[in-house]
Amino acid sequence: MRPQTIRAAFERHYGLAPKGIWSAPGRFNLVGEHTDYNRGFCLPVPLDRRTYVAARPRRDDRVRLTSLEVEGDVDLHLGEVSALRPGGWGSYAAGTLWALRQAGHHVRGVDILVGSDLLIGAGLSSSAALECSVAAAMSDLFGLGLLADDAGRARLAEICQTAENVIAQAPTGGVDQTSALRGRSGHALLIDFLSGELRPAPYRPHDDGVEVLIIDTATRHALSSGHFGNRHAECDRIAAILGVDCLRRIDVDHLPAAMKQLSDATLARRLRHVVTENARAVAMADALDRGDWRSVGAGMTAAHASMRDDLQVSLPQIDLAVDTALAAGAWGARLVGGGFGGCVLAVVPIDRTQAAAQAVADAYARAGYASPRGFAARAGDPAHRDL
Ligand code: GAF
Repeated sequence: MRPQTIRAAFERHYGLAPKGIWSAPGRFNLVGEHTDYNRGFCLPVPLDRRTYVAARPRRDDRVRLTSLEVEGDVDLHLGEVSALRPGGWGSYAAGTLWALRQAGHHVRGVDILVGSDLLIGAGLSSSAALECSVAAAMSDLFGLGLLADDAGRARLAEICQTAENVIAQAPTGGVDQTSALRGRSGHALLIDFLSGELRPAPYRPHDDGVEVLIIDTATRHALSSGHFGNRHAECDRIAAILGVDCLRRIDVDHLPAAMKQLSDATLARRLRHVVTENARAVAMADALDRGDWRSVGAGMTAAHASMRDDLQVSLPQIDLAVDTALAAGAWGARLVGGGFGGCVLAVVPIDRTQAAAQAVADAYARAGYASPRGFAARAGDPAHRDL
């Protein structure tokens, strides 16, 4: 997708030129799933695929939204935005305007056209890319200046998360918005959701002779569906039973004792996922610093087992892609994102990339699943103005 395409589409749709084009990346999380809302660690990389927004401010409070990919134009007044209103994809965009206002920023109505080369609902953070591209546009259009430095971007990330939690009603944490707005080009970002610290780690798989593949399994999820919220609620219940304000307070040394305190075996497994996932995220950031992709891969495979067995958010299609990639020579593979569908991330020696992708395609054909599609996971840039 090219910014010029979005500009031309805006002019065709609204009959006027936009004031500018802004974009924000999707992300792939090397590890650290379902840890953000437990104030743990995550290790996302901004993806080189983005969502673009062409926008033009209005004199009134009307908000008009249209998308090149998704049906259902939106036309409402800013004052009408509320939980699940306008609903669908419009909630993420209009919700961001609403959340900016809630945070005390002066924003008015706007005409917006959205275009994206991100897969939607595939665990690559399409929702946050939409929120963050809208937020970037609003910051510039209404003179908020929040893109200028990391502190402003942190404020925008919180605002976008509020839009997702309150207006789209998806009880997510903040990893996706933090990556889209505060990620560093060419780096993974170790995010500590307890201290707020960010630590960039170099993302250079080719230096170590590996490719990171994203395999789209063609299964899809919605974070506002009950499954995601159910895991979040379970974690809150565990924290209440253990008497801690967040699960980050439990580390690997205290895990066995904490698990014994939980009479419910399912809750004990959920806790084990979160605690071990935090440890994996820190260890994998260290491995990236050393350029040690064998360790990164091993951490990913362990993370997948934890997502499959302890958090229980995988699907048979996803497990098949992971197992097949590993059998075909991948150094590591796992489900990426919130789960219940989406993409698999695999670390594969460059000379085995084609063979691994083909092996997964063959296995899917034998199982009667829709054909998976693979592409290289390249690092992109955080949210910015394009034109
Ligand atoms: C989704 C959510 F939006 C994130 O906040 C995070 O919890 C992730 O799933 C799982 O790690 O992307």
